[in-house]
Amino acid sequence: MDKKVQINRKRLIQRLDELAQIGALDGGGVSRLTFSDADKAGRDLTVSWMKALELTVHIDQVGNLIAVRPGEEDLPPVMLGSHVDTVTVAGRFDGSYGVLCALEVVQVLNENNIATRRPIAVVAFTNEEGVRYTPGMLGSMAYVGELSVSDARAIQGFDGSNFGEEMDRIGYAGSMEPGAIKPHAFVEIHIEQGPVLDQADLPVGVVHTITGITWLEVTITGTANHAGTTPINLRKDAGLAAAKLIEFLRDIATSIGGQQRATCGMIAFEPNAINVIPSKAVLTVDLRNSDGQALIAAEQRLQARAKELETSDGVTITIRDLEHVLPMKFDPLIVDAIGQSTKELNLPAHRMVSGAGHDAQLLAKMCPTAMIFVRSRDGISHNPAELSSPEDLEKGANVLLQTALNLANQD
Ligand code: HGY
Ligand code: MN
Ligand code: MN
Repeated sequence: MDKKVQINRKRLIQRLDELAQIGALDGGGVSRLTFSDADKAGRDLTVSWMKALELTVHIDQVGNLIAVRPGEEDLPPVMLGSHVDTVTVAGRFDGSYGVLCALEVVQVLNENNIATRRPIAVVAFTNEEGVRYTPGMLGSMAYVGELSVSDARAIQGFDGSNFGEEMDRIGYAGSMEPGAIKPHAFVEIHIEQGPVLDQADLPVGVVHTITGITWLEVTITGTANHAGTTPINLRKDAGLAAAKLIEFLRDIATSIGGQQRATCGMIAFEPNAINVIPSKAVLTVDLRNSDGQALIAAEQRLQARAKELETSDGVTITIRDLEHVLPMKFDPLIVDAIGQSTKELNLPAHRMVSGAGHDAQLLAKMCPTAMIFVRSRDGISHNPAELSSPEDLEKGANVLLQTALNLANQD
């Protein structure tokens, strides 16, 4: 195995810039929601790079892209990758960096005529973000058999669109069965999206555990009434009850503490008029914890508070599950393989927990899996200000290269 081989930083940055042009927003940032025209264009560009690297490109029945570089032996591949869909107003690194690093690894191996025992598969999973269609990490969920193709195709988006129809419309409804290519191992490189590496002043992290995620849709129904004439004590105000519930989310996070997070990212009132007491509020809840028991407790506290509000505010509250993904401890052998690569590259290996969800936590159900993190400046993400330095991006990519080489030549 050639230790000198290194990734080409300039080319990696160039590809990140080129992909970030697709779905670029006037005010800055990127938007490539699943199966949108921008997502199609991002997929088309990614597939063109895969083909230029002489990879065999497969598209599966939920639109996952799996591009394979043959190995010397017909063995299960080492899989590298992430996602190219984004949140509504995104930075340029979330997801894209992981897919482009995987392509860079392949290009370096091709250029240096380095053969590996095992094939290497580059993957871009469908709908990791879950912003248009829930659940998030849908593509990897289907890949490991936790979501059927028919159930995925039937999903209706927040915008009323249908997952299957939109996938057909952009021409990415492939024929391969999700999960048909079972990896030997999966390594995902991703920006940290949090402040840990930045505060520790470290470029690279090795992720050993990833948070669990619970997404809920809460519908609060009260009574529309006149904002001027209705006495306060006669109101069944869905808007006020929503505000109390959102305030309670913060109490959940602070009272449970540790890695507990609680967020309301979306809310809509009906009839949504300045002088009408809202009859209805629909809001989303995002609960996270790397401790599965604590995550369940957080959800139970929310349900109890909803019951209280039904009595105190005279509203009815229904809670719909949108996503339940368990916390995951990654395979120590893959964590150590990444740690070994950081040592070979004289990089400090900071072992850490991921507060963000990633496709790796689903792939970990199918094969030994772990993640590499790269520092996010000020911990900012899901925001156009998301930034990682070229030096750190290069360091991370070289850790992926070394790890992929080690894993692709092992028994
Ligand atoms: O929500 C997440 O944690 C990821 O960015 N999809
Ligand atoms: Mn991501
Ligand atoms: Mn994200």
